[in-house]
Amino acid sequence: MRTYFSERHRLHFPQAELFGGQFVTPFERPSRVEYILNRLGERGFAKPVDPGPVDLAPVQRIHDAGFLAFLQSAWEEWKAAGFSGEVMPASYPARRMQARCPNHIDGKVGYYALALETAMTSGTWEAALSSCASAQAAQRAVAAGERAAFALCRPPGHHAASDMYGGYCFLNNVAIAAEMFRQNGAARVAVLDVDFHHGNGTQDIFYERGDVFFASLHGQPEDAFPYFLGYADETGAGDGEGATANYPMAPGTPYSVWCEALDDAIARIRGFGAEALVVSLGVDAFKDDPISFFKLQSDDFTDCGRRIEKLGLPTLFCMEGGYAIEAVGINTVNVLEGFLGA
Ligand code: Q9C
Ligand code: ZN
Repeated sequence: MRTYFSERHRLHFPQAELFGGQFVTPFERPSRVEYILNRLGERGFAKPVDPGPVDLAPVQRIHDAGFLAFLQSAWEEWKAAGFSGEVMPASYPARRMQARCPNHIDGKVGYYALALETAMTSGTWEAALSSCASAQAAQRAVAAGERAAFALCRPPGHHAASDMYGGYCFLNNVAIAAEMFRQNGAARVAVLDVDFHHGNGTQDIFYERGDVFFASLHGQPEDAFPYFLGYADETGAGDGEGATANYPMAPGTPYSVWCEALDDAIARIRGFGAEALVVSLGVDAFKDDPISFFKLQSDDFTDCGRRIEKLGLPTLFCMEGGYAIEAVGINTVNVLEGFLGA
Protein backbone atom coordinates (compact mmCIF):
# COMPACT_ATOMS: atom_id res chain seq x y z
CA MET A 1 0.00 0.00 0.00
CA ARG A 2 1.47 3.33 -1.03
CA THR A 3 1.65 6.35 1.27
CA TYR A 4 1.05 9.89 0.00
CA PHE A 5 2.60 12.57 2.14
CA SER A 6 3.72 16.19 1.88
CA GLU A 7 6.53 17.75 3.89
CA ARG A 8 4.64 21.04 3.56
CA HIS A 9 2.53 19.99 6.56
CA ARG A 10 5.35 21.57 8.64
CA LEU A 11 4.17 25.03 7.62
CA HIS A 12 1.32 24.56 10.11
CA PHE A 13 2.84 24.69 13.57
CA PRO A 14 0.92 26.99 15.89
CA GLN A 15 2.44 27.57 19.32
CA ALA A 16 -0.84 27.72 21.19
CA GLU A 17 -3.94 25.63 21.78
CA LEU A 18 -6.54 26.82 24.25
CA PHE A 19 -7.01 23.85 26.59
CA GLY A 20 -8.56 23.94 30.03
CA GLY A 21 -8.21 27.70 30.27
CA GLN A 22 -4.52 27.65 29.41
CA PHE A 23 -2.45 27.91 26.26
CA VAL A 24 -0.61 24.64 25.74
CA THR A 25 1.52 23.26 22.91
CA PRO A 26 -1.02 21.90 20.43
CA PHE A 27 -1.72 18.16 20.69
CA GLU A 28 -1.93 18.12 16.91
CA ARG A 29 1.79 18.78 16.23
CA PRO A 30 4.20 18.13 13.34
CA SER A 31 6.11 15.37 15.17
CA ARG A 32 3.04 13.11 14.98
CA VAL A 33 3.85 12.32 11.38
CA GLU A 34 7.49 11.50 12.17
CA TYR A 35 6.30 8.62 14.34
CA ILE A 36 4.03 7.37 11.57
CA LEU A 37 6.71 7.70 8.88
CA ASN A 38 9.25 5.89 11.08
CA ARG A 39 6.86 3.05 11.75
CA LEU A 40 5.96 2.72 8.07
CA GLY A 41 9.68 2.44 7.31
CA GLU A 42 10.32 -0.08 10.09
CA ARG A 43 7.53 -2.27 8.78
CA GLY A 44 8.79 -2.24 5.22
CA PHE A 45 6.22 0.06 3.60
CA ALA A 46 7.38 1.85 0.44
CA LYS A 47 8.79 5.35 0.74
CA PRO A 48 6.03 8.01 0.78
CA VAL A 49 5.21 9.78 -2.45
CA ASP A 50 4.82 13.56 -2.63
CA PRO A 51 1.31 14.33 -3.89
CA GLY A 52 2.18 17.34 -6.06
CA PRO A 53 -0.17 20.32 -6.26
CA VAL A 54 -3.71 20.35 -4.96
CA ASP A 55 -6.62 20.20 -7.44
CA LEU A 56 -8.79 23.11 -6.35
CA ALA A 57 -11.93 22.14 -8.29
CA PRO A 58 -13.01 19.34 -5.90
CA VAL A 59 -12.14 21.55 -2.93
CA GLN A 60 -14.48 24.20 -4.30
CA ARG A 61 -17.26 21.65 -4.75
CA ILE A 62 -17.13 20.79 -1.03
CA HIS A 63 -16.27 24.12 0.58
CA ASP A 64 -17.98 27.52 0.53
CA ALA A 65 -16.18 30.16 -1.57
CA GLY A 66 -16.25 32.74 1.22
CA PHE A 67 -14.79 30.21 3.63
CA LEU A 68 -11.91 29.35 1.27
CA ALA A 69 -11.17 33.05 0.71
CA PHE A 70 -11.19 33.56 4.47
CA LEU A 71 -8.72 30.70 5.10
CA GLN A 72 -6.44 32.02 2.39
CA SER A 73 -6.26 35.59 3.70
CA ALA A 74 -6.89 35.18 7.45
CA TRP A 75 -3.24 35.49 8.50
CA GLU A 76 -2.59 38.61 6.37
CA GLU A 77 -5.80 40.25 7.55
CA TRP A 78 -4.97 39.40 11.17
CA LYS A 79 -1.57 41.08 10.91
CA ALA A 80 -3.04 44.04 9.02
CA ALA A 81 -5.50 44.53 11.88
CA GLY A 82 -2.53 45.01 14.20
CA PHE A 83 -2.81 41.70 16.04
CA SER A 84 0.48 40.10 16.97
CA GLY A 85 -0.60 36.63 18.15
CA GLU A 86 -1.87 33.63 16.23
CA VAL A 87 -5.28 33.76 14.56
CA MET A 88 -8.00 32.67 16.98
CA PRO A 89 -11.59 33.70 17.57
CA ALA A 90 -12.91 35.54 20.60
CA SER A 91 -16.47 36.46 19.51
CA TYR A 92 -19.12 34.06 18.24
CA PRO A 93 -22.54 34.21 16.60
CA ALA A 94 -24.24 32.61 19.59
CA ARG A 95 -27.96 31.83 19.98
CA ARG A 96 -30.41 34.49 18.71
CA MET A 97 -27.61 36.57 17.10
CA GLN A 98 -27.10 37.25 13.37
CA ALA A 99 -25.48 34.69 11.10
CA ARG A 100 -23.97 37.40 8.85
CA CYS A 101 -20.28 37.46 8.14
CA PRO A 102 -18.66 40.68 9.42
CA ASN A 103 -15.87 42.59 7.64
CA HIS A 104 -13.38 42.80 10.49
CA ILE A 105 -11.10 39.79 10.69
CA ASP A 106 -11.76 39.43 14.44
CA GLY A 107 -15.43 38.93 13.61
CA LYS A 108 -14.81 36.80 10.51
CA VAL A 109 -12.74 34.34 12.54
CA GLY A 110 -15.63 33.90 14.97
CA TYR A 111 -18.02 33.48 12.05
CA TYR A 112 -16.01 30.67 10.42
CA ALA A 113 -14.71 28.86 13.53
CA LEU A 114 -16.66 25.97 15.10
CA ALA A 115 -14.30 25.84 18.08
CA LEU A 116 -11.53 28.11 19.27
CA GLU A 117 -8.73 25.76 20.25
CA THR A 118 -7.29 25.74 16.73
CA ALA A 119 -4.88 28.58 15.92
CA MET A 120 -3.83 29.61 12.42
CA THR A 121 -0.44 31.01 11.48
CA SER A 122 1.37 32.17 8.33
CA GLY A 123 1.72 28.68 6.84
CA THR A 124 -1.58 27.12 7.84
CA TRP A 125 -3.35 27.58 4.51
CA GLU A 126 -0.51 26.10 2.48
CA ALA A 127 -0.23 23.17 4.90
CA ALA A 128 -3.97 22.51 4.71
CA LEU A 129 -3.78 22.51 0.90
CA SER A 130 -0.85 20.08 0.99
CA SER A 131 -2.77 17.76 3.33
CA CYS A 132 -5.70 17.80 0.93
CA ALA A 133 -3.32 17.16 -1.98
CA SER A 134 -2.17 13.94 -0.26
CA ALA A 135 -5.78 12.75 0.04
CA GLN A 136 -6.36 13.61 -3.62
CA ALA A 137 -3.24 11.82 -4.89
CA ALA A 138 -4.13 8.73 -2.86
CA GLN A 139 -7.72 8.90 -4.17
CA ARG A 140 -6.45 9.01 -7.76
CA ALA A 141 -4.30 5.92 -7.12
CA VAL A 142 -7.31 3.99 -5.80
CA ALA A 143 -9.57 5.26 -8.58
CA ALA A 144 -6.92 4.04 -11.05
CA GLY A 145 -7.15 0.50 -9.66
CA GLU A 146 -5.03 0.22 -6.50
CA ARG A 147 -6.85 -1.82 -3.87
CA ALA A 148 -5.91 0.71 -1.17
CA ALA A 149 -3.80 3.78 -0.46
CA PHE A 150 -2.79 5.74 2.63
CA ALA A 151 -2.94 9.53 2.69
CA LEU A 152 -0.82 10.72 5.60
CA CYS A 153 -2.79 13.93 5.94
CA ARG A 154 -1.75 16.66 8.34
CA PRO A 155 -3.52 18.83 9.39
CA PRO A 156 -6.53 16.49 9.69
CA GLY A 157 -9.91 17.24 8.14
CA HIS A 158 -13.02 15.54 9.51
CA HIS A 159 -14.20 18.41 11.76
CA ALA A 160 -14.12 20.91 8.89
CA ALA A 161 -17.57 21.62 7.42
CA SER A 162 -18.27 23.41 4.14
CA ASP A 163 -17.92 26.75 5.92
CA MET A 164 -16.34 26.02 9.32
CA TYR A 165 -12.89 25.10 10.63
CA GLY A 166 -11.83 23.87 14.07
CA GLY A 167 -10.90 20.74 16.00
CA TYR A 168 -7.46 21.02 14.29
CA CYS A 169 -9.13 20.79 10.83
CA PHE A 170 -9.38 23.28 7.94
CA LEU A 171 -10.25 21.39 4.74
CA ASN A 172 -12.30 18.20 4.87
CA ASN A 173 -9.91 15.84 3.10
CA VAL A 174 -12.16 12.76 3.24
CA ALA A 175 -15.21 14.65 1.96
CA ILE A 176 -13.17 16.03 -0.94
CA ALA A 177 -11.85 12.53 -1.74
CA ALA A 178 -15.33 10.98 -1.48
CA GLU A 179 -16.64 13.61 -3.87
CA MET A 180 -13.78 12.77 -6.28
CA PHE A 181 -14.82 9.09 -6.22
CA ARG A 182 -18.33 10.19 -7.14
CA GLN A 183 -17.04 12.36 -9.99
CA ASN A 184 -14.89 9.42 -11.19
CA GLY A 185 -18.02 7.33 -11.62
CA ALA A 186 -18.63 5.54 -8.31
CA ALA A 187 -22.42 5.72 -7.88
CA ARG A 188 -22.21 5.28 -4.11
CA VAL A 189 -19.36 6.01 -1.73
CA ALA A 190 -19.03 5.38 2.01
CA VAL A 191 -17.03 7.26 4.63
CA LEU A 192 -16.17 5.27 7.75
CA ASP A 193 -14.89 7.49 10.55
CA VAL A 194 -13.05 5.58 13.28
CA ASP A 195 -11.41 8.65 14.85
CA PHE A 196 -12.35 9.02 18.53
CA HIS A 197 -14.13 12.30 17.76
CA HIS A 198 -17.35 12.60 15.83
CA GLY A 199 -16.76 13.57 12.19
CA ASN A 200 -19.15 16.49 12.39
CA GLY A 201 -17.81 18.18 9.27
CA THR A 202 -18.12 15.13 7.06
CA GLN A 203 -21.59 14.38 8.42
CA ASP A 204 -22.74 17.94 7.82
CA ILE A 205 -21.37 18.03 4.26
CA PHE A 206 -23.22 14.85 3.21
CA TYR A 207 -26.23 15.00 5.55
CA GLU A 208 -28.79 15.56 2.81
CA ARG A 209 -27.11 13.41 0.16
CA GLY A 210 -28.15 9.86 -0.60
CA ASP A 211 -25.02 9.02 -2.60
CA VAL A 212 -22.48 9.20 0.25
CA PHE A 213 -22.99 7.08 3.36
CA PHE A 214 -21.39 8.38 6.55
CA ALA A 215 -20.73 6.24 9.65
CA SER A 216 -18.91 7.49 12.75
CA LEU A 217 -17.75 5.71 15.94
CA HIS A 218 -16.99 8.28 18.61
CA GLY A 219 -17.10 9.51 22.18
CA GLN A 220 -20.69 10.44 22.98
CA PRO A 221 -21.46 14.16 22.57
CA GLU A 222 -22.58 14.47 26.18
CA ASP A 223 -18.93 13.99 27.16
CA ALA A 224 -16.71 14.55 24.15
CA PHE A 225 -15.69 17.14 21.56
CA PRO A 226 -17.25 18.35 19.28
CA TYR A 227 -20.10 18.16 21.83
CA PHE A 228 -22.83 19.57 19.59
CA LEU A 229 -23.25 16.83 16.98
CA GLY A 230 -22.98 13.03 16.78
CA TYR A 231 -26.08 11.72 18.57
CA ALA A 232 -27.46 8.35 17.50
CA ASP A 233 -30.71 9.94 16.29
CA GLU A 234 -28.90 11.94 13.60
CA THR A 235 -29.60 9.68 10.61
CA GLY A 236 -29.59 12.06 7.63
CA ALA A 237 -32.28 14.23 6.06
CA GLY A 238 -34.05 14.60 2.72
CA ASP A 239 -32.34 12.46 0.06
CA GLY A 240 -29.82 11.52 2.76
CA GLU A 241 -32.34 10.09 5.21
CA GLY A 242 -30.85 6.82 6.46
CA ALA A 243 -27.39 7.51 4.96
CA THR A 244 -25.84 8.69 8.24
CA ALA A 245 -25.07 6.26 11.09
CA ASN A 246 -23.73 7.44 14.45
CA TYR A 247 -22.27 5.21 17.16
CA PRO A 248 -21.73 7.43 20.21
CA MET A 249 -20.07 5.54 23.06
CA ALA A 250 -19.46 6.15 26.75
CA PRO A 251 -16.24 6.89 28.63
CA GLY A 252 -14.19 3.73 29.20
CA THR A 253 -15.55 1.88 26.14
CA PRO A 254 -13.37 -1.21 25.46
CA TYR A 255 -12.67 -2.80 22.08
CA SER A 256 -15.30 -5.54 22.65
CA VAL A 257 -18.03 -2.88 22.57
CA TRP A 258 -16.37 -0.60 19.99
CA CYS A 259 -15.93 -3.57 17.67
CA GLU A 260 -19.66 -4.36 17.70
CA ALA A 261 -20.30 -0.81 16.53
CA LEU A 262 -17.62 -1.24 13.85
CA ASP A 263 -19.24 -4.43 12.60
CA ASP A 264 -22.64 -2.75 12.50
CA ALA A 265 -21.21 0.20 10.56
CA ILE A 266 -19.51 -2.19 8.13
CA ALA A 267 -22.77 -4.10 7.64
CA ARG A 268 -24.59 -0.81 6.96
CA ILE A 269 -21.94 0.19 4.40
CA ARG A 270 -22.29 -3.21 2.69
CA GLY A 271 -26.07 -2.84 2.63
CA PHE A 272 -25.74 0.65 1.17
CA GLY A 273 -23.92 -0.77 -1.84
CA ALA A 274 -20.86 1.47 -1.67
CA GLU A 275 -18.41 1.09 -4.55
CA ALA A 276 -15.53 2.84 -2.77
CA LEU A 277 -14.62 3.38 0.87
CA VAL A 278 -12.90 6.36 2.48
CA VAL A 279 -11.70 5.81 6.05
CA SER A 280 -11.21 8.71 8.44
CA LEU A 281 -8.30 7.03 10.18
CA GLY A 282 -7.84 8.56 13.59
CA VAL A 283 -6.17 6.41 16.24
CA ASP A 284 -7.21 8.50 19.24
CA ALA A 285 -9.54 5.70 20.43
CA PHE A 286 -6.29 4.32 21.93
CA LYS A 287 -6.33 3.74 25.71
CA ASP A 288 -3.45 6.17 26.36
CA ASP A 289 -4.66 9.02 24.18
CA PRO A 290 -4.31 12.21 26.25
CA ILE A 291 -7.58 13.85 25.12
CA SER A 292 -9.85 10.82 24.60
CA PHE A 293 -11.58 8.16 26.68
CA PHE A 294 -11.84 4.82 24.88
CA LYS A 295 -9.73 1.79 25.80
CA LEU A 296 -8.49 0.31 22.52
CA GLN A 297 -5.12 -1.43 22.66
CA SER A 298 -2.55 -1.46 19.88
CA ASP A 299 -3.50 -4.98 18.70
CA ASP A 300 -7.14 -3.91 18.42
CA PHE A 301 -6.19 -1.55 15.61
CA THR A 302 -4.86 -4.51 13.63
CA ASP A 303 -8.17 -6.32 14.09
CA CYS A 304 -10.02 -3.16 13.02
CA GLY A 305 -8.01 -3.10 9.78
CA ARG A 306 -8.85 -6.76 9.11
CA ARG A 307 -12.56 -6.10 9.50
CA ILE A 308 -12.46 -3.10 7.18
CA GLU A 309 -10.72 -5.20 4.54
CA LYS A 310 -13.55 -7.75 4.57
CA LEU A 311 -15.79 -5.19 2.88
CA GLY A 312 -13.75 -5.91 -0.24
CA LEU A 313 -13.90 -2.29 -1.41
CA PRO A 314 -11.32 -0.02 -3.01
CA THR A 315 -10.19 1.78 0.12
CA LEU A 316 -8.62 5.15 0.82
CA PHE A 317 -7.25 5.70 4.32
CA CYS A 318 -6.87 9.36 5.33
CA MET A 319 -5.06 10.26 8.56
CA GLU A 320 -7.09 12.17 11.14
CA GLY A 321 -6.29 12.31 14.90
CA GLY A 322 -4.19 10.37 17.40
CA TYR A 323 -2.22 12.16 20.11
CA ALA A 324 -0.53 9.43 22.18
CA ILE A 325 2.61 10.43 20.37
CA GLU A 326 4.78 7.38 21.13
CA ALA A 327 2.08 4.97 19.92
CA VAL A 328 0.55 6.88 17.03
CA GLY A 329 2.84 5.22 14.47
CA ILE A 330 2.26 1.69 15.77
CA ASN A 331 -1.51 2.13 15.99
CA THR A 332 -1.86 3.71 12.55
CA VAL A 333 0.33 1.17 10.79
CA ASN A 334 -1.44 -1.65 12.66
CA VAL A 335 -4.70 -0.69 10.94
CA LEU A 336 -2.97 -0.74 7.55
CA GLU A 337 -1.25 -4.07 8.27
CA GLY A 338 -4.49 -5.61 9.48
CA PHE A 339 -6.06 -4.52 6.20
CA LEU A 340 -3.14 -6.03 4.26
CA GLY A 341 -3.57 -9.34 6.07
CA ALA A 342 -0.76 -9.21 8.60
N1 Q9C B 1 -10.75 18.08 26.27
C1 Q9C B 1 -9.10 15.41 15.79
O1 Q9C B 1 -8.85 14.39 16.40
N2 Q9C B 1 -10.25 19.63 21.71
N3 Q9C B 1 -9.49 16.55 16.40
C2 Q9C B 1 -10.71 18.63 22.58
C3 Q9C B 1 -10.68 17.77 24.87
C4 Q9C B 1 -10.35 19.42 20.30
C5 Q9C B 1 -9.67 16.61 17.82
C6 Q9C B 1 -10.58 19.01 24.01
C7 Q9C B 1 -10.07 18.05 19.82
C8 Q9C B 1 -10.04 17.98 18.32
C9 Q9C B 1 -8.91 15.47 14.32
ZN1 ZN C 1 -9.97 12.80 16.92
